Amino acid sequence: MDRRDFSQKLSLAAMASILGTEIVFGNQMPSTYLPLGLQDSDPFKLFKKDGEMEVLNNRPWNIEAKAHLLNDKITPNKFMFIRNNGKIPENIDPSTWTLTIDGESVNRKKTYTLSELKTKFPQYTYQLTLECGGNGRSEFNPPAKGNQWTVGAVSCANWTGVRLRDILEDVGIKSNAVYIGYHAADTHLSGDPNKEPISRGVPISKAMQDETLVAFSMNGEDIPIAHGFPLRLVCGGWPASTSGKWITRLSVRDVVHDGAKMGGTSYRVPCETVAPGSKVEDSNMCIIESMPVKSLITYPKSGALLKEGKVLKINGHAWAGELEVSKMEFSIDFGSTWQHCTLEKPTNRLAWQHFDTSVSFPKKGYYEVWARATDSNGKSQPMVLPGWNPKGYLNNACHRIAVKVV
Ligand SMILES: Nc1nc2c(c(=O)[nH]1)N[C@H]1C(S)=C(S)[C@@H](COP(=O)(O)O)O[C@H]1N2
Ligand SMILES: [Mo]
Repeated sequence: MDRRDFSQKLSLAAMASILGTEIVFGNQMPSTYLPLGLQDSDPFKLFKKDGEMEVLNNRPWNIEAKAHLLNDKITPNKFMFIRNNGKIPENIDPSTWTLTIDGESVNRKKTYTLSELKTKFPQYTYQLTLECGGNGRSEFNPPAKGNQWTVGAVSCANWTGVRLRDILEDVGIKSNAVYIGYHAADTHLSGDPNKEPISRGVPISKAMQDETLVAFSMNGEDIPIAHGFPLRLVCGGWPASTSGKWITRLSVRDVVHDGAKMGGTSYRVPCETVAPGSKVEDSNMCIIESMPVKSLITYPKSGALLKEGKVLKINGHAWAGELEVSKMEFSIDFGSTWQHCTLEKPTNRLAWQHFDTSVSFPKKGYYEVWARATDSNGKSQPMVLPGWNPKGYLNNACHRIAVKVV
Protein backbone atom coordinates (compact mmCIF):
# COMPACT_ATOMS: atom_id res chain seq x y z
CA MET A 1 0.00 0.00 0.00
CA ASP A 2 1.39 3.42 -0.85
CA ARG A 3 0.82 6.72 0.88
CA ARG A 4 -2.08 7.64 -1.39
CA ASP A 5 -4.02 4.51 -0.48
CA PHE A 6 -3.25 5.17 3.15
CA SER A 7 -4.66 8.70 3.06
CA GLN A 8 -7.78 7.46 1.31
CA LYS A 9 -8.43 5.10 4.18
CA LEU A 10 -8.31 7.88 6.78
CA SER A 11 -11.36 9.95 7.62
CA LEU A 12 -11.02 13.64 8.46
CA ALA A 13 -11.73 12.74 12.08
CA ALA A 14 -9.00 10.08 12.07
CA MET A 15 -6.49 12.56 10.62
CA ALA A 16 -7.47 15.12 13.24
CA SER A 17 -6.97 12.59 15.99
CA ILE A 18 -3.48 11.71 14.77
CA LEU A 19 -2.61 15.41 14.46
CA GLY A 20 -4.05 15.98 17.92
CA THR A 21 -6.18 18.91 16.76
CA GLU A 22 -8.98 19.83 14.38
CA ILE A 23 -8.10 20.39 10.73
CA VAL A 24 -9.66 23.81 10.26
CA PHE A 25 -10.97 24.06 6.67
CA GLY A 26 -10.58 20.28 6.46
CA ASN A 27 -13.76 20.15 4.40
CA GLN A 28 -11.99 22.25 1.73
CA MET A 29 -9.14 19.76 1.50
CA PRO A 30 -9.05 17.57 -1.64
CA SER A 31 -10.23 14.14 -0.60
CA THR A 32 -7.08 12.31 -1.66
CA TYR A 33 -4.70 14.91 -0.19
CA LEU A 34 -2.49 13.86 2.70
CA PRO A 35 -1.79 16.85 4.99
CA LEU A 36 1.94 17.50 5.44
CA GLY A 37 1.55 17.22 9.19
CA LEU A 38 0.56 13.61 8.77
CA GLN A 39 3.48 12.48 6.72
CA ASP A 40 5.40 11.36 9.79
CA SER A 41 2.48 9.10 10.54
CA ASP A 42 3.13 7.12 7.40
CA PRO A 43 3.20 3.77 9.20
CA PHE A 44 5.73 2.27 6.82
CA LYS A 45 8.24 5.01 7.58
CA LEU A 46 7.25 5.38 11.20
CA PHE A 47 7.68 1.70 12.00
CA LYS A 48 10.21 0.84 9.24
CA LYS A 49 7.79 -1.64 7.68
CA ASP A 50 7.93 -2.99 4.17
CA GLY A 51 5.55 -1.28 1.73
CA GLU A 52 3.76 -4.55 1.04
CA MET A 53 2.57 -4.86 4.64
CA GLU A 54 -1.17 -4.38 5.10
CA VAL A 55 -2.56 -1.74 7.47
CA LEU A 56 -5.76 -3.11 9.05
CA ASN A 57 -6.31 -0.25 11.47
CA ASN A 58 -4.56 3.02 12.29
CA ARG A 59 -6.17 3.69 15.66
CA PRO A 60 -4.70 1.68 17.21
CA TRP A 61 -2.05 0.60 14.73
CA ASN A 62 -2.58 -2.94 13.46
CA ILE A 63 -0.51 -4.09 10.53
CA GLU A 64 -0.13 -7.55 9.07
CA ALA A 65 2.25 -9.39 6.79
CA LYS A 66 1.31 -11.48 3.79
CA ALA A 67 2.37 -15.10 3.55
CA HIS A 68 5.15 -14.50 1.02
CA LEU A 69 6.64 -11.70 3.16
CA LEU A 70 7.29 -14.20 5.95
CA ASN A 71 9.75 -16.27 3.92
CA ASP A 72 12.78 -15.44 6.13
CA LYS A 73 13.73 -18.08 8.66
CA ILE A 74 14.08 -15.34 11.27
CA THR A 75 11.46 -12.61 10.88
CA PRO A 76 13.03 -9.16 10.40
CA ASN A 77 11.26 -6.09 11.80
CA LYS A 78 10.07 -4.90 8.39
CA PHE A 79 7.88 -7.99 8.00
CA MET A 80 6.72 -8.31 11.60
CA PHE A 81 3.01 -7.73 12.24
CA ILE A 82 1.99 -5.05 14.72
CA ARG A 83 -0.94 -5.61 17.04
CA ASN A 84 -1.75 -2.77 19.40
CA ASN A 85 -4.73 -2.45 21.71
CA GLY A 86 -4.00 1.10 22.79
CA LYS A 87 -1.68 4.02 22.06
CA ILE A 88 2.05 3.40 21.82
CA PRO A 89 3.80 5.15 24.73
CA GLU A 90 5.55 8.39 23.86
CA ASN A 91 8.85 9.84 25.09
CA ILE A 92 10.25 6.55 26.30
CA ASP A 93 13.48 7.07 28.26
CA PRO A 94 15.31 3.76 28.76
CA SER A 95 17.68 5.35 31.31
CA THR A 96 14.80 5.87 33.76
CA TRP A 97 12.73 2.81 32.81
CA THR A 98 12.00 0.41 35.66
CA LEU A 99 10.30 -2.94 36.10
CA THR A 100 8.49 -3.59 39.38
CA ILE A 101 7.59 -7.09 40.55
CA ASP A 102 4.66 -7.01 42.95
CA GLY A 103 1.41 -8.85 43.67
CA GLU A 104 -0.14 -10.98 46.42
CA SER A 105 2.41 -13.74 45.95
CA VAL A 106 5.75 -11.93 46.24
CA ASN A 107 7.59 -11.85 49.55
CA ARG A 108 8.45 -8.19 49.04
CA LYS A 109 7.89 -6.00 46.03
CA LYS A 110 11.07 -5.15 44.15
CA THR A 111 12.00 -2.69 41.41
CA TYR A 112 14.80 -3.07 38.86
CA THR A 113 16.25 -0.54 36.46
CA LEU A 114 16.91 -1.68 32.92
CA SER A 115 20.66 -1.79 33.51
CA GLU A 116 20.20 -3.81 36.71
CA LEU A 117 18.20 -6.37 34.77
CA LYS A 118 20.90 -6.52 32.10
CA THR A 119 23.82 -6.92 34.50
CA LYS A 120 22.36 -8.92 37.37
CA PHE A 121 20.99 -11.89 35.43
CA PRO A 122 22.38 -14.16 32.72
CA GLN A 123 21.13 -13.33 29.23
CA TYR A 124 19.60 -15.80 26.81
CA THR A 125 18.57 -15.64 23.18
CA TYR A 126 15.75 -17.75 21.78
CA GLN A 127 13.91 -17.70 18.50
CA LEU A 128 10.25 -17.54 19.55
CA THR A 129 7.02 -17.85 17.60
CA LEU A 130 4.48 -15.14 18.39
CA GLU A 131 1.08 -15.54 16.78
CA CYS A 132 -1.90 -13.35 17.55
CA GLY A 133 -4.83 -15.40 18.87
CA GLY A 134 -6.98 -13.71 16.21
CA ASN A 135 -4.77 -14.63 13.25
CA GLY A 136 -7.10 -16.03 10.56
CA ARG A 137 -10.16 -14.29 12.05
CA SER A 138 -11.28 -12.95 8.65
CA GLU A 139 -12.50 -16.38 7.58
CA PHE A 140 -15.02 -17.02 10.37
CA ASN A 141 -18.73 -17.03 9.72
CA PRO A 142 -20.73 -15.45 11.22
CA PRO A 143 -17.89 -12.91 11.18
CA ALA A 144 -16.15 -11.90 14.37
CA LYS A 145 -15.48 -8.29 15.28
CA GLY A 146 -11.90 -7.13 15.51
CA ASN A 147 -8.97 -6.80 13.15
CA GLN A 148 -9.65 -8.96 10.12
CA TRP A 149 -6.32 -10.79 10.17
CA THR A 150 -5.78 -13.16 7.26
CA VAL A 151 -2.61 -15.21 7.75
CA GLY A 152 0.06 -12.64 8.58
CA ALA A 153 -0.25 -12.07 12.33
CA VAL A 154 2.64 -14.36 13.14
CA SER A 155 6.37 -13.82 13.55
CA CYS A 156 9.43 -15.69 14.73
CA ALA A 157 12.29 -13.38 15.68
CA ASN A 158 15.29 -13.80 17.93
CA TRP A 159 14.60 -12.37 21.36
CA THR A 160 17.34 -11.62 23.89
CA GLY A 161 16.72 -10.95 27.54
CA VAL A 162 16.75 -12.46 30.98
CA ARG A 163 14.66 -15.33 32.21
CA LEU A 164 11.51 -14.28 34.03
CA ARG A 165 12.20 -17.23 36.33
CA ASP A 166 15.55 -15.76 37.42
CA ILE A 167 13.87 -12.46 38.28
CA LEU A 168 11.05 -14.16 40.20
CA GLU A 169 13.56 -16.26 42.13
CA ASP A 170 15.53 -13.14 43.00
CA VAL A 171 12.37 -11.43 44.25
CA GLY A 172 11.16 -14.49 46.13
CA ILE A 173 7.68 -15.77 45.40
CA LYS A 174 5.24 -17.56 47.69
CA SER A 175 4.03 -21.10 47.13
CA ASN A 176 0.47 -19.86 46.52
CA ALA A 177 1.48 -18.07 43.26
CA VAL A 178 -0.75 -19.19 40.37
CA TYR A 179 -0.41 -16.54 37.64
CA ILE A 180 1.58 -13.52 36.55
CA GLY A 181 -0.02 -10.44 35.00
CA TYR A 182 1.73 -7.66 33.09
CA HIS A 183 1.15 -3.93 33.25
CA ALA A 184 2.52 -1.67 30.56
CA ALA A 185 3.05 1.93 29.52
CA ASP A 186 0.70 2.06 26.53
CA THR A 187 -2.44 4.11 27.11
CA HIS A 188 -6.14 3.48 26.58
CA LEU A 189 -7.66 4.85 23.36
CA SER A 190 -10.26 6.71 25.43
CA GLY A 191 -7.46 8.75 27.01
CA ASP A 192 -8.62 7.59 30.47
CA PRO A 193 -5.37 7.17 32.47
CA ASN A 194 -7.10 4.75 34.86
CA LYS A 195 -7.89 2.29 32.11
CA GLU A 196 -5.33 -0.15 30.73
CA PRO A 197 -5.65 -1.17 27.08
CA ILE A 198 -4.55 -4.70 27.92
CA SER A 199 -3.10 -6.48 30.95
CA ARG A 200 -2.76 -10.20 30.45
CA GLY A 201 -0.49 -12.93 31.73
CA VAL A 202 0.29 -16.62 32.01
CA PRO A 203 0.12 -19.34 34.67
CA ILE A 204 3.16 -19.55 36.90
CA SER A 205 4.27 -22.79 35.19
CA LYS A 206 4.59 -20.95 31.85
CA ALA A 207 6.27 -18.00 33.57
CA MET A 208 8.94 -20.35 34.95
CA GLN A 209 9.89 -21.94 31.60
CA ASP A 210 13.46 -21.47 30.36
CA GLU A 211 12.24 -19.70 27.22
CA THR A 212 9.95 -17.17 28.93
CA LEU A 213 11.95 -13.96 28.66
CA VAL A 214 11.87 -10.41 29.84
CA ALA A 215 13.48 -9.19 26.64
CA PHE A 216 15.32 -6.02 25.72
CA SER A 217 16.49 -6.87 22.24
CA MET A 218 15.08 -8.29 19.06
CA ASN A 219 17.25 -9.68 16.28
CA GLY A 220 20.33 -8.29 18.01
CA GLU A 221 19.13 -4.69 18.29
CA ASP A 222 16.99 -2.65 20.67
CA ILE A 223 13.38 -3.79 20.37
CA PRO A 224 11.62 -1.52 17.82
CA ILE A 225 9.23 0.97 19.50
CA ALA A 226 6.12 -0.69 18.07
CA HIS A 227 7.20 -4.07 19.41
CA GLY A 228 7.72 -3.06 23.03
CA PHE A 229 10.89 -0.95 23.46
CA PRO A 230 12.58 -0.95 25.91
CA LEU A 231 11.24 -4.07 27.66
CA ARG A 232 8.81 -6.79 26.76
CA LEU A 233 7.63 -10.11 28.04
CA VAL A 234 7.97 -12.92 25.49
CA CYS A 235 5.95 -16.11 25.99
CA GLY A 236 6.58 -18.12 22.81
CA GLY A 237 3.92 -20.54 21.56
CA TRP A 238 1.08 -18.84 23.45
CA PRO A 239 -1.30 -16.25 22.04
CA ALA A 240 0.98 -13.24 21.51
CA SER A 241 -1.38 -11.18 23.69
CA THR A 242 0.41 -12.79 26.65
CA SER A 243 3.70 -11.21 25.51
CA GLY A 244 3.27 -7.78 27.06
CA LYS A 245 5.06 -4.90 25.33
CA TRP A 246 6.47 -1.81 27.13
CA ILE A 247 6.19 -3.60 30.48
CA THR A 248 6.65 -1.62 33.70
CA ARG A 249 5.20 -4.04 36.23
CA LEU A 250 4.63 -7.75 36.63
CA SER A 251 2.25 -8.88 39.34
CA VAL A 252 2.61 -12.33 40.82
CA ARG A 253 -0.98 -13.29 41.56
CA ASP A 254 -2.58 -15.78 43.93
CA VAL A 255 -5.56 -15.95 41.53
CA VAL A 256 -5.86 -16.15 37.76
CA HIS A 257 -4.88 -12.64 36.65
CA ASP A 258 -7.99 -10.49 36.20
CA GLY A 259 -6.52 -7.59 34.17
CA ALA A 260 -7.96 -6.00 31.03
CA LYS A 261 -8.80 -8.56 28.31
CA MET A 262 -8.55 -11.59 30.60
CA GLY A 263 -12.32 -12.13 30.81
CA GLY A 264 -15.48 -12.29 28.70
CA THR A 265 -14.83 -13.20 25.07
CA SER A 266 -11.30 -11.70 25.09
CA TYR A 267 -8.71 -14.33 24.27
CA ARG A 268 -11.15 -16.96 25.52
CA VAL A 269 -13.02 -19.62 23.55
CA PRO A 270 -15.90 -21.96 24.41
CA CYS A 271 -14.47 -24.84 26.46
CA GLU A 272 -16.59 -27.23 24.37
CA THR A 273 -17.40 -26.81 20.65
CA VAL A 274 -20.52 -24.72 20.00
CA ALA A 275 -22.72 -24.11 16.94
CA PRO A 276 -21.62 -21.03 14.92
CA GLY A 277 -23.27 -17.88 16.25
CA SER A 278 -24.20 -19.37 19.64
CA LYS A 279 -24.26 -17.31 22.80
CA VAL A 280 -21.86 -18.84 25.31
CA GLU A 281 -22.15 -18.56 29.10
CA ASP A 282 -19.18 -16.84 30.71
CA SER A 283 -18.56 -19.91 32.86
CA ASN A 284 -18.22 -22.04 29.69
CA MET A 285 -15.42 -19.89 28.25
CA CYS A 286 -11.78 -21.01 28.67
CA ILE A 287 -8.60 -18.93 28.41
CA ILE A 288 -6.52 -19.77 25.32
CA GLU A 289 -3.19 -21.30 26.32
CA SER A 290 -0.84 -23.04 23.89
CA MET A 291 -1.61 -22.14 20.25
CA PRO A 292 -2.70 -24.96 17.90
CA VAL A 293 -0.57 -26.57 15.17
CA LYS A 294 -0.33 -24.45 12.03
CA SER A 295 1.77 -23.81 8.92
CA LEU A 296 2.30 -21.30 6.17
CA ILE A 297 3.59 -21.68 2.63
CA THR A 298 5.83 -18.63 2.26
CA TYR A 299 7.17 -19.47 -1.20
CA PRO A 300 5.91 -19.12 -3.85
CA LYS A 301 3.24 -16.46 -3.67
CA SER A 302 -0.29 -17.66 -4.35
CA GLY A 303 -1.03 -17.36 -8.08
CA ALA A 304 2.33 -18.75 -9.21
CA LEU A 305 2.68 -19.79 -12.85
CA LEU A 306 4.68 -22.89 -13.73
CA LYS A 307 5.78 -24.29 -17.09
CA GLU A 308 4.36 -27.74 -17.80
CA GLY A 309 6.84 -30.50 -16.88
CA LYS A 310 8.72 -28.38 -14.32
CA VAL A 311 8.70 -29.08 -10.60
CA LEU A 312 7.60 -26.40 -8.16
CA LYS A 313 9.79 -25.86 -5.14
CA ILE A 314 7.74 -24.75 -2.16
CA ASN A 315 8.79 -23.83 1.37
CA GLY A 316 7.43 -22.37 4.56
CA HIS A 317 7.22 -22.68 8.31
CA ALA A 318 5.21 -24.77 10.75
CA TRP A 319 4.67 -24.35 14.48
CA ALA A 320 2.61 -25.99 17.20
CA GLY A 321 2.44 -23.84 20.34
CA GLU A 322 4.15 -25.67 23.20
CA LEU A 323 4.64 -28.75 21.05
CA GLU A 324 6.92 -29.62 18.18
CA VAL A 325 5.71 -30.20 14.64
CA SER A 326 6.41 -33.84 13.81
CA LYS A 327 5.09 -34.11 10.25
CA MET A 328 4.52 -31.76 7.33
CA GLU A 329 2.53 -32.74 4.25
CA PHE A 330 1.05 -31.18 1.13
CA SER A 331 -1.83 -32.04 -1.17
CA ILE A 332 -2.52 -30.99 -4.76
CA ASP A 333 -5.91 -32.74 -4.96
CA PHE A 334 -7.90 -30.74 -2.39
CA GLY A 335 -6.88 -32.95 0.49
CA SER A 336 -7.67 -36.39 -1.01
CA THR A 337 -4.07 -37.55 -0.81
CA TRP A 338 -1.07 -36.15 1.04
CA GLN A 339 2.67 -36.31 0.40
CA HIS A 340 5.50 -35.62 2.81
CA CYS A 341 7.59 -32.45 2.94
CA THR A 342 11.09 -32.23 4.41
CA LEU A 343 10.79 -30.74 7.88
CA GLU A 344 13.63 -29.23 9.91
CA LYS A 345 13.97 -29.41 13.69
CA PRO A 346 13.35 -26.12 15.53
CA THR A 347 16.40 -23.98 16.43
CA ASN A 348 15.13 -24.15 20.00
CA ARG A 349 11.88 -25.08 21.70
CA LEU A 350 8.99 -22.75 20.66
CA ALA A 351 10.66 -21.67 17.38
CA TRP A 352 8.88 -22.35 14.11
CA GLN A 353 10.25 -25.09 11.86
CA HIS A 354 11.06 -24.82 8.19
CA PHE A 355 9.74 -27.17 5.53
CA ASP A 356 10.33 -27.53 1.84
CA THR A 357 9.59 -29.92 -0.97
CA SER A 358 9.27 -30.22 -4.73
CA VAL A 359 5.81 -30.57 -6.21
CA SER A 360 5.07 -32.26 -9.55
CA PHE A 361 1.82 -31.71 -11.42
CA PRO A 362 0.33 -34.29 -13.84
CA LYS A 363 -0.79 -31.87 -16.57
CA LYS A 364 -1.63 -28.27 -17.48
CA GLY A 365 -4.32 -26.56 -15.46
CA TYR A 366 -5.31 -24.94 -12.19
CA TYR A 367 -4.17 -26.45 -8.90
CA GLU A 368 -4.08 -25.59 -5.26
CA VAL A 369 -1.27 -26.65 -2.98
CA TRP A 370 -2.56 -27.23 0.53
CA ALA A 371 -0.18 -27.57 3.46
CA ARG A 372 -0.88 -29.53 6.63
CA ALA A 373 1.24 -29.81 9.76
CA THR A 374 0.84 -32.43 12.50
CA ASP A 375 2.04 -31.88 16.06
CA SER A 376 3.93 -34.28 18.32
CA ASN A 377 0.62 -35.40 19.87
CA GLY A 378 -0.62 -36.51 16.44
CA LYS A 379 -3.04 -33.61 15.97
CA SER A 380 -3.21 -32.18 12.45
CA GLN A 381 -4.48 -28.89 11.06
CA PRO A 382 -8.11 -29.05 9.91
CA MET A 383 -8.65 -28.65 6.15
CA VAL A 384 -11.47 -26.18 6.70
CA LEU A 385 -12.35 -23.81 9.53
CA PRO A 386 -12.02 -25.17 13.06
CA GLY A 387 -14.58 -24.51 15.82
CA TRP A 388 -16.42 -21.20 15.65
CA ASN A 389 -15.98 -18.93 18.67
CA PRO A 390 -17.36 -15.45 19.39
CA LYS A 391 -14.14 -13.51 18.74
CA GLY A 392 -12.77 -15.62 15.90
CA TYR A 393 -9.65 -17.03 17.52
CA LEU A 394 -7.51 -20.06 16.69
CA ASN A 395 -8.17 -20.48 12.98
CA ASN A 396 -5.50 -23.02 12.08
CA ALA A 397 -7.08 -24.28 8.85
CA CYS A 398 -4.61 -25.50 6.19
CA HIS A 399 -2.91 -22.73 4.25
CA ARG A 400 -3.27 -22.98 0.48
CA ILE A 401 -1.82 -21.36 -2.60
CA ALA A 402 -3.10 -21.34 -6.18
CA VAL A 403 -0.80 -22.56 -8.95
CA LYS A 404 -1.37 -22.54 -12.70
CA VAL A 405 0.58 -24.97 -14.86
CA VAL A 406 0.84 -23.55 -18.38
N1 LIG B 1 1.36 -3.48 26.30
C1 LIG B 1 0.83 -4.16 25.30
N2 LIG B 1 1.29 -5.39 25.03
C2 LIG B 1 0.76 -6.11 24.02
C3 LIG B 1 -0.30 -5.60 23.24
C4 LIG B 1 -0.76 -4.29 23.53
O1 LIG B 1 -1.66 -3.76 22.89
N3 LIG B 1 -0.17 -3.61 24.56
N4 LIG B 1 -0.86 -6.39 22.26
C5 LIG B 1 -0.72 -7.83 22.45
C6 LIG B 1 -1.20 -8.60 21.34
S1 LIG B 1 -2.86 -8.87 21.26
C7 LIG B 1 -0.34 -9.17 20.43
S2 LIG B 1 -0.91 -10.21 19.21
C8 LIG B 1 1.12 -8.92 20.51
C9 LIG B 1 1.62 -8.36 19.19
O2 LIG B 1 2.99 -8.18 19.23
P1 LIG B 1 3.73 -7.35 18.10
O3 LIG B 1 2.96 -6.09 17.85
O4 LIG B 1 5.10 -7.12 18.60
O5 LIG B 1 3.75 -8.22 16.86
O6 LIG B 1 1.47 -8.02 21.54
C10 LIG B 1 0.74 -8.18 22.74
N5 LIG B 1 1.28 -7.33 23.76
MO1 LIG C 1 -3.21 -10.56 19.65
